[in-house]
Amino acid sequence: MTTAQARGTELDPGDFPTGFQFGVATAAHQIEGAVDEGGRSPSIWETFAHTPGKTRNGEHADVTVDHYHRFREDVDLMADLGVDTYRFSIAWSRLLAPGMEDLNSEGVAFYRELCQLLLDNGITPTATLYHWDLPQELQDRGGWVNPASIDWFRTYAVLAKEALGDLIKTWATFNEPWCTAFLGYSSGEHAPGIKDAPTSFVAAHHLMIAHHEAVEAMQTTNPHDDDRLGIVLNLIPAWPASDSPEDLRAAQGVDDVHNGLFAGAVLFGEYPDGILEIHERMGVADQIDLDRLAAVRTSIDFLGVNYYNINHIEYVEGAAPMPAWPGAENARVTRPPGELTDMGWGVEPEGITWMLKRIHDWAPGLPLMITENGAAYPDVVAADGAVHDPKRTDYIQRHIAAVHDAIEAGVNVVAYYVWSLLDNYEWAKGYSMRFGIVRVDYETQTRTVKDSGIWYRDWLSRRDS
Ligand code: GCO
Repeated sequence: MTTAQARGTELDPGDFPTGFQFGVATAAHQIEGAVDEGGRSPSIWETFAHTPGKTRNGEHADVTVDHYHRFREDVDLMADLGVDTYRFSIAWSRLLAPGMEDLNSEGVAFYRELCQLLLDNGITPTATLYHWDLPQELQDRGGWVNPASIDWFRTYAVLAKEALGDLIKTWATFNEPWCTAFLGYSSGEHAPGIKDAPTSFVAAHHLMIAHHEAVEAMQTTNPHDDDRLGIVLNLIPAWPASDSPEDLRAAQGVDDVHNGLFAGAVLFGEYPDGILEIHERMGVADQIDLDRLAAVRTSIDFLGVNYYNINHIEYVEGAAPMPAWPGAENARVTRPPGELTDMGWGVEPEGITWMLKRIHDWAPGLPLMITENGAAYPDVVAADGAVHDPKRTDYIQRHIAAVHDAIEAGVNVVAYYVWSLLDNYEWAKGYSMRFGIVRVDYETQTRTVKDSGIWYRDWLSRRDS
């Protein structure tokens, strides 16, 4: 039993440093619905989900959990849970009017009312600008493969900060650019559903430049002393399945594509050698401007880390590259030890401590936030009307304890967000994965706080006594 496991239920929120924030997280496309209301124009996810065969049973997020109409109720839920902070994302095609050069007043009004309500309830809003829902019209102009995407994103970031910067002080540019680049352009599991490995590295490069240029532009737009600008990466440990040199090499390849590319570009304005080799091998080096990446590098005020599991990697001679990790040769993800969540992921809290320490080694003292952490399990409503989800509670407790282990080891972790406030649309997996600490009945839109949510609420309330 690891330290984190042993101490899962013993910790108190008061054991965390002063100012540490506990929250819940969501993303616009997964919860808002109302895809053609309030002046919102289509995103790539409607196009993708309405294309036969792309998502489970053709499920889409046109309505999902109807947060656009029910956000007041959802803020009430958060207030009852007693969370300090709420991480959500802004839908680009809702905030901006068609043409993507001007604000859409109805979109601005929606996010302003949401943020004001949060603040009135003592909940700090934390916004992500891009959680995968590119306006379709920008995809029609080439999406992230077009170098102009850097300018499109900078324009959007500046307009968002102008419109909302008095209410929102903590901003992440991108959520999990690994997914945008490699699930969107290599494996094709996500919108826009392109399967072209070389192209995915070009998209990843534009995302990284766009991040830095947007941060720089936002620093001078509607500036406030307490602005905090950063990015959210899903830094998932890629651990070798054994100590053999082959497994180590295979794991290094996956680590470069999953973690090193993004952490290197964000923190140091450069890519690991393994990524530069892939650029050469795939014939895209001439589309990757390394000098520009180094020149535009900004410093961030925080790094958000989404953590769910560990990828255990073994060497398999001649294995075809895995589409989600293009360029990582002779590698396979093996079954993790122990019981799995519905996503097929293991439950290994020690990975969160390990990754936080690793980032601390790269960037000592940089404020880190766990911007997502949680688990999908098949919940049912019991005869007593409650949702008993002990595995989710256990998962969250053990990971909170593992975050505390990192803090004790000297890592500057400042926030922890449960994924997710609500059950919601899990992308290509549709509604099959329930991550919420609040259950949503998708027929009636009824919200029921699960036992895990009740535990989180009671645990957080220990700070009041
Ligand atoms: C991600 C996204 C979320 C997911 C969550 C569960 O990390 O993939 O940020 O949108 O829903 O992670 O898979």
